[in-house]
Amino acid sequence: MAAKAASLSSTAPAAALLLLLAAAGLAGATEYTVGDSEGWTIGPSYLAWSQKYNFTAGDTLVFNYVQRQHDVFRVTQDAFQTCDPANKTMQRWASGHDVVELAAPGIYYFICNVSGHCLGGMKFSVAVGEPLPPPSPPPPPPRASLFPPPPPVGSGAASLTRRRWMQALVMPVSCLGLIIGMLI
Ligand SMILES: *[C@@H]1O[C@H](CO)[C@@H](O)[C@H](O)[C@H]1NC(C)=O
Ligand SMILES: *[C@@H]1O[C@H](CO)[C@@H](O)[C@H](O)[C@H]1NC(C)=O
Ligand SMILES: *[C@@H]1O[C@H](CO)[C@@H](O)[C@H](O)[C@H]1NC(C)=O
Ligand SMILES: [Cu+2]
Repeated sequence: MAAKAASLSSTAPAAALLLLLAAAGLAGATEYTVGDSEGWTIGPSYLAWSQKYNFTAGDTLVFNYVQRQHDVFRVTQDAFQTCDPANKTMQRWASGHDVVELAAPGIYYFICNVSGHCLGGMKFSVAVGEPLPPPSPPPPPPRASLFPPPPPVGSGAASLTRRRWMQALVMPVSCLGLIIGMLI
């Protein structure tokens, strides 16, 4: 009895962990290339580009451009509107291949700070939403592995009744093990 409960309480957390991993995999972060194949440059409409997708927390933006011809500043809404990032820059990048994580929900404002580029259209904002829940709950783990049938303990009418008693006792203990497993 005690051995059975112990083995169950070690199976339950493993099953719970698998469910969590499956959920994380389904929620899947997406990588978006700013401007798609045109990249981050003068010309494309980044307003139009930013409205093509729905962004969720955990997604990433990739800015591709020729290093030193452009840069990437994450700025406040005010700096976004005026194109003047002085003292209103949260982060900046200049590698030519900048990977920017949209870590938390909120509105993100990006501009290029090379002279005249922001006013020339190198600016966009994205509204980042909460990550979506997985589309459908993952299937329950197979019962067979969680609740192995009790080993046969002989035969005949007497042992059949005993087996029923065993099952009646094992089920609540198993559930308790599962609940404790979920809590720790
Ligand atoms: C973005 O979300 C809106 C509102 O939920 C929806 O109408 C639209 O189809 C979505 N667009 C994309 C590209 O998923
Ligand atoms: C930015 O901050 C510095 C130091 O705090 C200040 O001297 C400067 O005037 C500020 N610039 C703008 C445009 O607000
Ligand atoms: C942003 O661009 C302006 C105008 O070219 C420049 O004066 C300023 O130094 C730039 N800011 C940073 C942090 O590079
Ligand atoms: Cu630029």
